[in-house]
Amino acid sequence: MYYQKLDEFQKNFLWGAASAAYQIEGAYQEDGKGLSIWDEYAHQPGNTFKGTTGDVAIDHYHRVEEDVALMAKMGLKAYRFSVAWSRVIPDGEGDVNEAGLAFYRKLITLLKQNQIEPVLTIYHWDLPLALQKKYNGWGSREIIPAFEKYCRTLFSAFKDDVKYWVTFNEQNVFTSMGYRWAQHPPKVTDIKRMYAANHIINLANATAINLFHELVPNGQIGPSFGYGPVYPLTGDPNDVLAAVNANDFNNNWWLDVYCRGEYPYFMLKQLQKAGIAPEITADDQVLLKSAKPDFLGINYYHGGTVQTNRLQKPVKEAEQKDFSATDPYLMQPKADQAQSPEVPMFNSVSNPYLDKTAWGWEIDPVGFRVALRQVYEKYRLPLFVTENGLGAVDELVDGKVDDQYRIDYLAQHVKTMKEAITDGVEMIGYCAWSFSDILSWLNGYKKRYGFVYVNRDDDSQKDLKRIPKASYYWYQQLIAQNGAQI
Ligand code: BGP
Repeated sequence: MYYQKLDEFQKNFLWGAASAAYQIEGAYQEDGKGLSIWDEYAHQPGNTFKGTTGDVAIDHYHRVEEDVALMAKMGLKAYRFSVAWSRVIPDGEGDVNEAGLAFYRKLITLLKQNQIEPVLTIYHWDLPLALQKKYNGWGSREIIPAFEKYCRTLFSAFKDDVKYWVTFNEQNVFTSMGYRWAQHPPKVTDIKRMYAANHIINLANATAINLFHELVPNGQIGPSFGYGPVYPLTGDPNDVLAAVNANDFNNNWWLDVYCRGEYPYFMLKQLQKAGIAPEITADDQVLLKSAKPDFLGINYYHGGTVQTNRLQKPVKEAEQKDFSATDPYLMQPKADQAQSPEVPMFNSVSNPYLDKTAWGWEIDPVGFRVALRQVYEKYRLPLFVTENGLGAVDELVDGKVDDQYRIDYLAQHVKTMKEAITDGVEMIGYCAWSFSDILSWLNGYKKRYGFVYVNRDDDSQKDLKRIPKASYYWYQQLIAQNGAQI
């Protein structure tokens, strides 16, 4: 750190925490809710850790008052949550389910009564199952009008109460996990289909942003992207080139479209040469150019390190399996996907300078500053950190959870964020992942992120009691002093 003194966080900085509907709500068939692709996927044996599902999750649907009361007591300034599309429009495109809308209206009202800014994510992966069956989900352009209708419903209902909106959560993660690694629904391993679906989602994103600007002129909207900076393993220019390539494949491919309305030409050329590029019409190009996000949501967990492909083959099978199974942010091609243009261009490797979490995710607070700097400098949009946190096994001992390791992790990241602000990065807020313990998509209830412990595990929902952890009181202090102590 080269500053004598860091700039303070702005007065209205949004200290927040985040969640997603499928991971917390439960009540998966209540009050008219339709099924989502995750409801189906999690019920199929072998797809999730110990067969865990979101049927009950942490029962937030029935405990929303208690949960918001805990947020208020903590002094939270913002709460990021997602809406379950199939709760609001059960079949994805037909009649609106008023009871579903009413649940989110209640949540938003409670938040506002407690001066907590709602941050609404429109799509956090739980596509209505009916749309998957009818249109092949994001595989067909026919889904776009359905998404537009869903957005219109939410914009009309909440335009006066919700200022910050997120279109898609981690498009890079859910497209690659769903269409490439077959770890999420629709469980496909086809790179061409991944790029095709991804393009359709880009069109849906642009459509939503344009509609929003028409209907909610005083609000702000943007996508949340899972960003990780890419490092070369060494100063060998071949490794540096590998990092440039990986940055295009892992980051620019999405961010350039969001922020500049066009695909990066180097990578588009590689995909065209490999015969896996999406079909992009002239109308598509006009649409993508027309939609401008107001901010960019950044989810930061870690970056990645790459080297040139010295052996002309991917890194050893065991290591790759480990990467793709536990870490959606590493897009290292597997041996069976050797037709991918990435294979000769870069290989993901471990960074020798970084420690890892119990799940093998690198802990890299400096990378957070690198990320914020890179993205802000390139796109000049205000940044909103919509996720950052540590997944760990927490132990309840004598009714308490002493998660000092989480406090250390968060304190380091908040500090580097403050450094990035001092560097000149414009930031709206920071939402830690997650407010309470919740269902991890593929790691059940074992991998915990919350400030609030939820007394349940993979085998039993127990009493679902909420117990604030040590990190809860630490964050409460941090918010009270607006980060001045960091
Ligand atoms: C992000 C998702 C979140 C959350 C988080 C932690 O990719 O947006 O929904 O799940 O990662 O991931 P995990 O639970 O796999 O550790």
